[in-house]
Amino acid sequence: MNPPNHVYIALGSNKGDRLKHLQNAVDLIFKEIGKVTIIAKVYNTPAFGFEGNDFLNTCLYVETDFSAEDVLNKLLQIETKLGRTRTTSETYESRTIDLDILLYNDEVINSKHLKVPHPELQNRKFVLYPLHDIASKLKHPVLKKTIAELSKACQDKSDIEAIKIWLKNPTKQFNFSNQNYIAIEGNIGAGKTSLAHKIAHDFNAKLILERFADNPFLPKFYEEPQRYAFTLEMSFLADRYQQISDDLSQLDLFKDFMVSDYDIYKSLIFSKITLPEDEFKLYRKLFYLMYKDIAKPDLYVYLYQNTERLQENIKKRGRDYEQNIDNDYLEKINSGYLEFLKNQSELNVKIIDVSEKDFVKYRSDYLWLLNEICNA
Ligand code: PH2
Ligand code: MG
Ligand code: MG
Repeated sequence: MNPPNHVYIALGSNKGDRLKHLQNAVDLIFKEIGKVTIIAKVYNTPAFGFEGNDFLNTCLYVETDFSAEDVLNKLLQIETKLGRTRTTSETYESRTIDLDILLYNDEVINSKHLKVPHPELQNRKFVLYPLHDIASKLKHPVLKKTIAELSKACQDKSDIEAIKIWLKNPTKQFNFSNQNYIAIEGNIGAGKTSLAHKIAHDFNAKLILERFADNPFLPKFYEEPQRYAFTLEMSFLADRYQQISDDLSQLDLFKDFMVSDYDIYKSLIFSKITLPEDEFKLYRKLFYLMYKDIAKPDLYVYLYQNTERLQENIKKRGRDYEQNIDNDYLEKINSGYLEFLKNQSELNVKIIDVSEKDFVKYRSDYLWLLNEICNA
């Protein structure tokens, strides 16, 4: 997964219910652009450069997968949605909302419609004060000075003041605080790992990933299933057992909860399909010995994806040894999971049908999925 881009966005309003416009803008930026990581204080500021009502100004730090041009276009759409109208006048006018990109990574952009860093940033207290709240040590990529240094040197004498009301961070609508440990499950290619990555990043969780890439028996198994099934299942079980017991016992003080891209029970689901009856019985004995003293997830999420889309995802990620998995095998695994889940009364299970969704590609699908996990 590509690391996200860092973008600082200035918000301003001096018309209508100013605070409400700012909050609506934050909500829409979260919905359409990316994770709102930090929100500065809100400042009351006199109109700068023209006669007009006072503004409320603030600034956000946002992490986004979109390019600077795409962010700009989305900001323009949000402005329009929030009632911004533009005339052809050359001078500044009062507006319900103004959204400007201040900085985008440490890029310098000089196109017709987009100048980054914002060319007036260093001259305006209504930009520098909120930006200073959240990024005082950040270096301006052209002026090579920190925001703290630029604030100090700024000649703008406007009288600006923080108001005592804070904007709400829309991320807070998703509440993971009841859970210490969430397991994401699903068939091969359902998107377990992508989702676990995104949740860990967006909600400050410790990420526990299956280490199948290191399993030397996996490629051998796909070549010669009968010969390597038992060895493969045993090695997966040993590894999962060790990892889960290690990770769950090591409390990470700086993380809020844990999220994994598997649950250890998958060992039994897979082995029932891959092992002959007698070997499975032996395996099951060993499995339960280990399973009984391992912590169970507080929430078990099963991502249901149809076989056709699973195959597409498997092709897309292109692991050699997975390319010949047949539909029949995937269907058996899915039935194995559903059979297991049907009989779980102890476990808090959420089965979520993602067959019509693409939460890696579309932020709206990702937010829908978070809502299914947290609130539905
Ligand atoms: N935006 C402007 C011009 N003047 N003055 C204040 N106080 N706040 C603003 O956001 C602002 C301004 C152009 O975008
Ligand atoms: Mg502006
Ligand atoms: Mg603007």
